[in-house]
Amino acid sequence: MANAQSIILHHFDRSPYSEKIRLALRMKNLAWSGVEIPSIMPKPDLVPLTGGYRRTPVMQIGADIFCDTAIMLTELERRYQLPSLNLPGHEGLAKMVAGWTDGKWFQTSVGVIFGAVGEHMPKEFIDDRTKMSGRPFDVEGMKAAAPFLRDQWRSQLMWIEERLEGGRHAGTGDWIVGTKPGMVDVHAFMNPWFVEKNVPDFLELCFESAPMTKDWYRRLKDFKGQAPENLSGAEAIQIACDAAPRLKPASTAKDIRDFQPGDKVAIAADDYAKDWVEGELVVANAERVIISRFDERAENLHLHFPRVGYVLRRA
Ligand SMILES: N[C@@H](CCC(=O)N[C@@H](CS)C(=O)NCC(=O)O)C(=O)O
Repeated sequence: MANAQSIILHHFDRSPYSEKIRLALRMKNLAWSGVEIPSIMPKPDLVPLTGGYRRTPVMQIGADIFCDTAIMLTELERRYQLPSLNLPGHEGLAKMVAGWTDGKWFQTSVGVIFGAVGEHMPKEFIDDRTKMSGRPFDVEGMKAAAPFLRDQWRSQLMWIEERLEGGRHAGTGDWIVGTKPGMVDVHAFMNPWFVEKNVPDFLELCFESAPMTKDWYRRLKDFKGQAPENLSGAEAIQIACDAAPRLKPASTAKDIRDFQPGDKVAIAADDYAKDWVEGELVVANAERVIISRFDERAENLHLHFPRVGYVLRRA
């Protein structure tokens, strides 16, 4: 039965960012619990934990809540060191690669996928994504751009092929960096998985010019890991309520702005779903921001955000 030490992932099956975390959990062979959340608003059992952050996934360990896969992966590596995904050669580089996989490549995937299947999406989904991004979720536009985007998508897949070929010729291994799979592979896996889930024929077509990537992708899919225990949203909130956030010395010492512990602040994503989350500052450094907040159902929480990709201001 899940408890205050359990890794709880609030996710849904078809979510590519959730799959990034599920893959990391499989590779690290960690036990975890899953809460199935809606893919559109409202999310009545998620928002009490996040204070308004609505993206998927969210990771919870007791009363510590991790918003954004970047900080989830950092935390998983910190708490569960072996087997490590931050292998020699992956440090720093993995985050740079994520800038590409989660940025340009992900946006290309969205165009390819919704250009192909967008017209079958329910109106509620289109309306939700329009509201979330602040601009029309333009299925017609994506459909019109599909040939160009498919071409762009394959060319980005070929960067992986080029890297794998380089490794083979140098005899340095058949993973993206070296002889073992690690964090760079986790980031690079997400977009092929998202495309395979929605337009599998297109992935197969791209794999025809990327045989090493096809093999690499299958090897990553082979990780079995552990089956999650299913939890309800209400049970997860109760676990947060019964737990206390992990003790952290409040510190803004390495911050380059004039924030102080205890400041009332607000934080939001800088790209889409820019909902402000308010709380009291506990930690701000180059890697993360932790804010403390109280919710009537979940009580005292610490919310962790990565620094990159989030705007921090005084509330
Ligand atoms: N930078 C975020 C991006 C997460 C993201 O965009 N997730 C998508 C689903 S996979 C999302 O939140 N969609 C809206 C929703 O699920 O409410 C992260 O790394 O966690």
